Amino acid sequence: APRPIAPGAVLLPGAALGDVPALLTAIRSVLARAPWRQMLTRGGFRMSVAMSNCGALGWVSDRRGYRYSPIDPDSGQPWPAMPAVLQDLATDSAARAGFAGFVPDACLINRYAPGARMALHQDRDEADFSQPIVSLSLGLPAVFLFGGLERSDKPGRIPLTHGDVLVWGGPARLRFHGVLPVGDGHHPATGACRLNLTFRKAG
Ligand code: MD3
Ligand code: FE
Repeated sequence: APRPIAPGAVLLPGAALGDVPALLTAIRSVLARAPWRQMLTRGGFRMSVAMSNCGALGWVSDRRGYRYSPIDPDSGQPWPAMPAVLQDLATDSAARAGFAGFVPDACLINRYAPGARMALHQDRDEADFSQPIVSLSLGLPAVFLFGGLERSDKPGRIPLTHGDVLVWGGPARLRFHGVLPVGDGHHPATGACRLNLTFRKAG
């Protein structure tokens, strides 16, 4: 059953469990054409999280900053199209959380090896903050941090496990959030890593 986490934020525990084989096949097909890479932050640090994208737009970071691009800078080619099984999961999950008609144009795929983390940040590179973000977690568990609208607000913690889907919109859309370092382990679906897919209407 959907679980409200905060105003505008809904956890759908295990919502993707029935689709895992098809989702993993779709993710592998994307990675065959847009392999994992660890991008540089604007400050020149390599991120601990490895990333890829599919859809019309992909999130990229380098010394010039963060932005969405229709071209994979590693291949010089457009990002792979978003597989229907991924887009449908995002659209259906958003609708279950109260955001009917969500059609993502960007899917960022994050891979957390043990020790990888994501520092507290806001997602503000998208054009329209009235559009929600849908996130899918697969593989190893992680502790998700969700703060407030100010960086200094003390974050709460939510454990995220294999198959969970989170929808963030409305008043939750600009909350600070992050991921604690992923612990060692092995998961039958992903091996020694956590995958997180975030679906956005970026353009
Ligand atoms: C709350 N990814 O890619 S997903 C990101 O687990 C990102 O890989 C994390 O933050 C991950 O930007 C968290 C959950 C999430 C995604 C976007 C949000 C939570 C959010 C946007 C606003 C508020
Ligand atoms: Fe984020």
